[in-house]
Amino acid sequence: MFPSSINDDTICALSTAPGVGAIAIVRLSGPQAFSIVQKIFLPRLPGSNNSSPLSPALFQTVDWQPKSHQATIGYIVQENQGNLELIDEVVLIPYKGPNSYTGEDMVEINCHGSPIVTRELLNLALERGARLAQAGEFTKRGFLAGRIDLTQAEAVLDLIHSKTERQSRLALTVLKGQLGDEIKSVRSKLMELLTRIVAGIDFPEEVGDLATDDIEAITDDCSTRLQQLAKTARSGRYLREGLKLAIVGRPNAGKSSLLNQMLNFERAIVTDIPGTTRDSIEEPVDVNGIPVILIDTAGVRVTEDTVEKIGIARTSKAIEDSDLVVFLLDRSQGIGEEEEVIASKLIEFERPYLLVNNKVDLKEKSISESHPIMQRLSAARAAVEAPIEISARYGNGLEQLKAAIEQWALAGSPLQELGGSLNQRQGQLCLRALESLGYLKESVSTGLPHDCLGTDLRQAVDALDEISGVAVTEEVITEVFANFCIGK
Ligand SMILES: Nc1nc2c(ncn2[C@@H]2O[C@H](COP(=O)(O)OP(=O)(O)OP(=O)(O)O)[C@@H](O)[C@H]2O)c(=O)[nH]1
Ligand SMILES: [Mg+2]
Repeated sequence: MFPSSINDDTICALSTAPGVGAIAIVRLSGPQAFSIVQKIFLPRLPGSNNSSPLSPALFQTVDWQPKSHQATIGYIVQENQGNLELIDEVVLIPYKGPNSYTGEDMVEINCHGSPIVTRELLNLALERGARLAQAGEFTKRGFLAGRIDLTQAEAVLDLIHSKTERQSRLALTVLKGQLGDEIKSVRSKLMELLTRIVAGIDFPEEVGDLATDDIEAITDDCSTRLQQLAKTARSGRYLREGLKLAIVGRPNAGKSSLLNQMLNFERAIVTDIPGTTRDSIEEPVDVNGIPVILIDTAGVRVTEDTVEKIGIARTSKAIEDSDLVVFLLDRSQGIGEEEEVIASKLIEFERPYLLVNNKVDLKEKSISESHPIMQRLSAARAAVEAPIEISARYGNGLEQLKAAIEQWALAGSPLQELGGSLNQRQGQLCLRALESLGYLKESVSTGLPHDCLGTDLRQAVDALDEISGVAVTEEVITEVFANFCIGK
């Protein structure tokens, strides 16, 4: 367990992005936050203006007391050889603990967004006894003070780093606490079960053993709910970290044209000469709110040429490294050896793929469902059943393709109903809890005495506690908050 949330030091940091801006915010948090500010801040007196003389004596006459959640306009000043030097005109907002982001006394100083001003302001706070905050320390203090649970702290991080609107909405729903509440609710059901089992063991006369059916019913219900939660981890990963999507196909299939269509600008060179793209090109693109890294690859051509062989090796690597593959067929050319090579790579790497038929505007050289490659491909993992018909040159079918990518990425995930998705850390713990419940069920069905059930239940509860941060090691906390930026 970690130490209590009572910190005796006061931290400060620039909370807005470094550099020049209209305003910047410097935050202080900790027991001396107010007293430090009282030494460097003078409120603007009613009726006074910027030209009023500043003298150190003002600190004696103006006894400024912070009022929680109330903004005050005034000056940040420092003493220099008996005079007061003006650092900046600011708006200052104090937050009295525990009703603050960190749960401690906190001050936000809105100053002008000059790197010189913010540096001087931070230096003043440091001279008066604050120390620079570590990455994520404000949020960490909020977590340790019980203001938020660990799933919410992690959501703050996701929100800051989100690249698409969908990502930021997802992070916000987790921040609202719905996901954490679901975990706590399952946990409390399991705890109730544990208590009843222990009571039955301790007081066999008065309480007696719980009926097997009852234990099974509660375990099944909790397992179903945890399975739903675990399912969100897969889609959550794609929404948070994005997915890699390789476009592969024979030369001239239209891979680079498709990349350009999806990006909405001419990133890759398109010509009617087969073999135009010689090296993979990677570009990020937002596909219906999912951050996707598109990889345009060199066309697969079966020859003895060394360069072509290197091309195939690279394409093969792109397939291996991607989450999903767009297998682009040239409808006007039909299927041949090249498609055979690609199909065997998809099967070898067990890569899920979308079969996409390009050049719908041209006459089709029929691609029969009974073609041996189509037969072989059915052994691989098609992301959607039917091929998607597109024209990479004219943009037809692009929306269907995007929808298929989205559908694959979010498949089977009850993201909305559960209010967000588990991240990888939480997903693994959820699976661990499920595993323990699996053992529990086995023990119940084989009729093991109830004394044996407690351990599995305890382990399931512990895993859930680790998700919400009720019981986590200092190491886990350090790792989670190390990914934050300073000032958050
Ligand atoms: N008619 C038609 N032509 C297309 C379509 N998509 C691509 N093309 C043309 O096909 C040719 C090859 O297109 P690219 O996008 O360069 O094909 P690629 O798969 O990247 O080719 P390599 O880089 O050589 O492997 C170009 O002349 C494109 O204009 C389409 O939907 N319809
Ligand atoms: Mg190309």
